[in-house]
Amino acid sequence: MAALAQTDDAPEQELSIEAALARIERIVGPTGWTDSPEAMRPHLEDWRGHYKGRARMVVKPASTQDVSAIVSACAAACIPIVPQGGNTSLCGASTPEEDGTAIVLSLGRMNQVRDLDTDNHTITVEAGCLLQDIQTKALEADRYFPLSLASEGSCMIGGNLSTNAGGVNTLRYGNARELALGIEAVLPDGRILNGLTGLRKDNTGYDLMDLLIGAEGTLGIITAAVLKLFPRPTDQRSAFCAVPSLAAAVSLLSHARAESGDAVEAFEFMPRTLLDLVLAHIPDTADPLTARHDFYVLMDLVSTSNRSGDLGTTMEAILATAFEDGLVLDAAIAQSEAQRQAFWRLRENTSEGQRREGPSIKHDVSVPVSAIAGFYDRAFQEVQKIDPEVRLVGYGHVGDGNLHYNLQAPRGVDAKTFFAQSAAFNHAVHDVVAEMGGSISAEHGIGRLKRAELAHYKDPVALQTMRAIKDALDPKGLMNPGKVI
Ligand code: FAD
Ligand code: 2HG
Ligand code: ZN
Repeated sequence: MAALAQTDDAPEQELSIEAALARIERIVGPTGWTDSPEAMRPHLEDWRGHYKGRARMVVKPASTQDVSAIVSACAAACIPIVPQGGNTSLCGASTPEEDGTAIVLSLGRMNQVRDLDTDNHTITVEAGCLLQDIQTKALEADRYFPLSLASEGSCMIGGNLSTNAGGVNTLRYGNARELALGIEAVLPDGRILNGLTGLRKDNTGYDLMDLLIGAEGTLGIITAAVLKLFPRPTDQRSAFCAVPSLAAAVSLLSHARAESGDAVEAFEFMPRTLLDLVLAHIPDTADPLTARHDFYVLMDLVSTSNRSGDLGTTMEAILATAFEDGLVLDAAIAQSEAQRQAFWRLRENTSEGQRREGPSIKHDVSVPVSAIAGFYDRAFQEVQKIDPEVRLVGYGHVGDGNLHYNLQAPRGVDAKTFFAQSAAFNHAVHDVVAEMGGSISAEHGIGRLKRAELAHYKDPVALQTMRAIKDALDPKGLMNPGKVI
């Protein structure tokens, strides 16, 4: 394997790169690593096809001890490491840089459930467990793990925690951070941090778990986690509603929360522009309503009580009042699990629909829920000043104040021409976000995509503190370089 030259200003090595790579090969054995271009390809490109990196090798450790030994070897030879889960990042966080000096450390082989404690309502999983598999394991034990994203068949819990993923059930259960009780991690010098506790109360100093969650692999590698479980739902009802506006959707949410005893699990907004893209590009999809409308909400109610009344009746009552109050124009309540899945198929394929339609620019933003309708219109005015033809595909997790304020290229405009305006569009949208006290990354993270935006919009003292933490834990700057800060 050809070793790439070190630059003059690189930190001092205690081990040659060749020796470190040979050591890594011995640690994981012949099936635990590859440098074949064909086998490495899926690990070197992001889901959207915006970043194509290079790497010395892709290594797949089978245990925390392996991860620790690999990281120690890399630290000694100053080899950068890109931790990788399912590689579904939407901000280029899991793709190595083009210089080819890093190794990709893929957690996919570490996919064991170590423990499931039904009384403590916890599951202990390795970082490479697929999110979907954890959901299934919980259901098999009559418990519920509520984190849910459209990428759940590919993303891994280590990636979910490292991005503090949100998804469609945050409204009721919180982000990934709120669902974790403890983690095990390998620090940038190779030491293992054992914080695998299932305690719900533990005030013994700084919360190192919270430091690693959302760090996007820049402070260490999460190898396992203890996650919270909940009682398994006994009933779930979905309604696909046409609403007159985003403001009406916000009022509908407040109404539904109050009338259902706060049983709203998901509340997803989408405009007709998005529904049209999904219907056009995704097979086996159909508009649940007969007439066309400008805006829609997909709402789920959930119950965990065996003694509760009929959730379907609650949903009907909520919608009847909302209809009278002009908050809902039309609605369909799923009459079977198959119909519920059909509604959700529309929502789960929004990213894929946009991808197939052509070039788009993503803005994963949040503002207070009460400001979201004002934001939607204000930002569009700014965007139209740059290009009046741009198509707004703004949708998402209204209950969290989180919109995917995505801009689709006007029909017939090629990617190069459209992306030349990225910086202008980003500033237009993010300036309005900043004005309203919002965030330029609600749930996807910073990665490579938003590094410059973070530097521009984040509080300078917060940035300095982040830098100090990074320098303290990773003085050689080897953990996922070029990402976040
Ligand atoms: P990767 O993409 O592999 O990595 C993400 C980041 O975490 C990188 O910085 C990587 O270095 C780091 N990392 C990965 N594993 C580890 C580890 N064990 N230790 C340390 N660092 C690690 N995101 C949402 O928040 N909400 C959504 O609703 C949502 N929907 C999506 C829908 C689609 C169709 C797609 C493609 C993506 C979606 N995402 C969503 C984004 C993405 O799925 C999430 O960010 C997810 O949490 C990433 O998990 P992953 O395993 O793929 O991580
Ligand atoms: C979602 O909510 C994801 O579906 C993806 O966060 C959003 O593709 C996007 O912009
Ligand atoms: Zn989302």
